[in-house]
Formats: sequence, structure tokens, C-alpha cells
Amino acid sequence: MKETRAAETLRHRDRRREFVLSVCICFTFVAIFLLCVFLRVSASLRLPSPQLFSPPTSLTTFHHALRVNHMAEDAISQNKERFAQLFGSGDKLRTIRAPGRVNLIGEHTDYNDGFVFPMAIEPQVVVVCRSRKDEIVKVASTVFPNEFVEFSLQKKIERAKPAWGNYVRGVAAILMSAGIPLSGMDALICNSLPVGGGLSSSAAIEVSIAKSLLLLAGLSIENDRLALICQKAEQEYALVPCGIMDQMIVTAAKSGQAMLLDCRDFTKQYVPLEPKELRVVIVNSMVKHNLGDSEYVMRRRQCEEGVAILKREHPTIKALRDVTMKQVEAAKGRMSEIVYRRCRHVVAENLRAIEMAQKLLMQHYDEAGELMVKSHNSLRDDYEVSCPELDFLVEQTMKVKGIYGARMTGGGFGGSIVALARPRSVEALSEHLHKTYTAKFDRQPNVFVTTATAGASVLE
Ligand code: GAF
Repeated sequence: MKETRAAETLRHRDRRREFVLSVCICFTFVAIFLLCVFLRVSASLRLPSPQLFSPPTSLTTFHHALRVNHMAEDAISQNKERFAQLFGSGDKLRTIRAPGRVNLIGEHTDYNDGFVFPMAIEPQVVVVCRSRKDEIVKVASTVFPNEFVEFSLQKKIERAKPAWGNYVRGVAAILMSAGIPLSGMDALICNSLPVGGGLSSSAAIEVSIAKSLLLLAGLSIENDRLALICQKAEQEYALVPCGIMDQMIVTAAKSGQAMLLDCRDFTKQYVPLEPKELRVVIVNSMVKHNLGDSEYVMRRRQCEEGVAILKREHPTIKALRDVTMKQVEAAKGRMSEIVYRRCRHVVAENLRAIEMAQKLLMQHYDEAGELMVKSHNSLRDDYEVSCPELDFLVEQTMKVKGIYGARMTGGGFGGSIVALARPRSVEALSEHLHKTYTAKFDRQPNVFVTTATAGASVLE
């Protein structure tokens, strides 16, 4: 009897111990679960902060069939030979490169003081140059082989033909008017960027020419100032009232990273792109619509009109960057339907740019891709800067397995789309687009993969 009771007490104790143990295990699981939820929520609420950003991931081992060789060593030495044919032999030649750019998201937000999220790409402009003894600047281009641009630094620099020369004239004129003394230069502009492809060949030309002139004058200026000078050159000499995105990314890009830029105060936050998981694919529609420039001017005016209306209710508003969606909705009845849609795009796109940077930082590619598609739809329907070719390319891209997202990129009305893809789906995407786009529009798209490259630099 005594033994049975002792055995029962022991069993009872064992059961109690088991119970306490299971409760402890349950508690531990619940605590781990709650910790995970907390970390996830706090991560998604956090804006990307600079200390979160790791150094550039190594991209040097990445090779792909669709990766084009944008101006390798041998091409540069060929261009040096070409330079010698055009300008004769002489002192040591210098070479300066400036990349093109692709904007991942944040379109038509830069001139609204908003956020953009571009990266520099492999196609680039390389300037081969040498100083002259006189005050003459003489420039040739591989894209326009029979034309020279020539002007004196001692006279007022005016706009003139050929049109591409105004980027060169503008940069020299604005540098000089900023009190920067320049000396004469012979230069050859070599371009592996498609002109009119929406990949910012203009900014690449401006920045590489500015850096060449500065280098030969023995000077250098900091990136933001250089970007602002180049933007002014484009506005005043090419007569394009562009925002600051292109010149900023061309000067300040970092290898392996995209750049979230605040276009109001020029704060930059860099987000590494994980090369093992992600490919950035660019598809050039090979379409350049002429109405691009005039429509761009009109969009800027419509945004200003929206701000003027919103300001009446909220006097602190300076730009659409300061406006919430609630304020846009509340002002709907006081603005034209077009201005309302323009404002709605810019306000939503600003938020998408910040959110996309967070998503890429956290490697949430599906969600980043969804934001890209929303951006495209908004540019197509609300901002009306897309065209049938770009819409078709985005639509077809999204049909291919392994594509996270796609959207038109740049000013619009032609140019390129950008897609984020799983590495294994790139080949299938290229094949699909060549087949379907050619069948529909009777022209071949140009599909290529690019890594994120560094901003403009002196090569030698
Ligand atoms: C063009 C402009 F040059 C940029 O400043 C920007 O406004 C872009 O269109 C649209 O996002 O590239």
C-alpha cells in the first residue's frame, strides 16, 4: 500500500515536471514568435537608414550572355586612334567616363522636390581629350562622325547647331559663369549609350565633358555642385527643363547599389542590389516620340498648378512633395480632372520610391516588383507619359515566369522599360520579348542586363 502511494507520488511529480516543462517550451516558442513579429514590423516601419547599408556587394563574378561589353579597353584604345586621326598627335591623352542611368522607381518626382531611386548602368560615355595651347574647345562625337563643335572660351558662348553641341557649349558656359577658369581642349565623345533610349545619354555627356574640362584645367569640384551645373547647362542650352535626378546619379552613383535621392536636400541613401538573386534588365523599345519635350514642360506646369491650388488651403506647401493623398482628395473639386490625376501620381509615386528602397533593402523582391507595376500603371493612366510600345513591353514582361516587376523608366513617350528578374528567367524574357514585340510592332527591342556601376570618374 505504502509502495503504491510512493509510486503514485512519484508519477504525480513526474507529470507535474512534464507539465512545467511543456509550459516552458510553449512560452519559449511564443516569445520567439513575438520577437520575430516585432522585428519584422519594426523593420517594415523603418526608413532605410545609412548605418543599415552594407558596402557594395561584389558583382565582378557575374557573367551573362545578355551582358554587353560597354566600351572595354580595346574599344577605348580604338577611340584614342580615332582621336589621333581627328586631332593629330601630341601630349598625353586623358580619358573620362560617365555612365548612363536607369530609374528603378520615382518617376516625374524630381522636379516636385520628391524622391527618386535610380542606379548607374554599364553603357556609358567615354571622353578622350587633350588640352590645347589656345582658348578653343573643339569636340567630335562617334555618334555624329562628320560634325565638329568648336567655340572660343574668350567670347560669350551661344547656342548653335549641331544640337548635340549645346550640351558641350552649355557645360563650358555655366562652368565659366560660376567663376571656374577653363583652358582649351580637343575632345572625342565616345558613346555606348543609345541616344533617345531614355537612359540619360545627355547627363552622361554633360558630366563627362564637365569633368574633362575641369581635369585639363587642373581643377575638381564636388559632386552636387557639378550635378547642378550640368542641370543648368541642359536647361539653358538644350532648353530641356529637366529635374536633377540624371545628373545626380551620373555623378554620385556607387558600384553595386541603387541610390534613394531626396531631390529637395540631395540626401542620398544607397541600397545594395543582391546579384545572386536579382538581375536588372533593360529593354529599349527603340521608339523616340518627338512630343516628349513639350509634354514634359506641360507636366511640370500641371504640377505647379496643383501646388498653387493646394497652397490656398495649406500655405506651408512648397511642392507636391509636401502634399498628402488626403489633401489631394480633399482638393479634387477645386482642380481640373487632369491636374488632379497628375497630383495623384506624384504623391503616390513619392511614397512608392521610399517603399521600394525599403523592400530592396530587405530583399523583398516580389513586393518591390508590385510597386514597379503600380508605378507603371500610374504613369500610363494618371500621368499619361507612356506609349503603346512601353505598355506592351511591360505587359509581356510580366507574363514571363520569374519576373518580379517591370515599368517604363525615364521621361517616357518611348525609350526603355526596366525589369527586376530572377537570374534564371532572363533568357526566357529576352526570347519572349523579341518574339512578341517584333510580331506586334515590326521592330526589334534591345534587351540587356546591367549591374549597378559607379558614378563618373577619370580613367587615366
Ligand atoms: C527626364 C528628366 F531629365 C529627369 O529629370 C526626370 O524628370 C525624368 O525625366 C522623369 O522622372 O529623364
